[in-house]
Amino acid sequence: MTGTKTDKRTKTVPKTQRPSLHKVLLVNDDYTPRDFVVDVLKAVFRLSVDEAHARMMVAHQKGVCTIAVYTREVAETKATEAVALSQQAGFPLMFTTEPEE
Ligand code: TYC
Repeated sequence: MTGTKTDKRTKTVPKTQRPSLHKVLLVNDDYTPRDFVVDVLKAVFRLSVDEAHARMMVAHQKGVCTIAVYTREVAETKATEAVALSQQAGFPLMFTTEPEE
């Protein structure tokens, strides 16, 4: 046998793009009742009453609390839904989103 066989097949390196994740943040204010915050967290983010209460207290005491992490579109939809519920009820409760590091 002569020569060396070289494998000319090219390897395809898959470039898997992970969707960028975004946090939903709950922002404290002086007007929204605590029970209403808990209700919104349960309804929109599917938190248990205990978890919702704990997150509400963190926002109340520290000014802000991360509620959940989703793909950007889901995070924005949930934040918009939560703010809409609050506005409908006449409260200034605010949720924001930001990219996760
Ligand atoms: N600070 C509000 C109050 O004392 C309750 C509250 C908690 C509002 C968390 C918003 O993100 C919030 N009634």
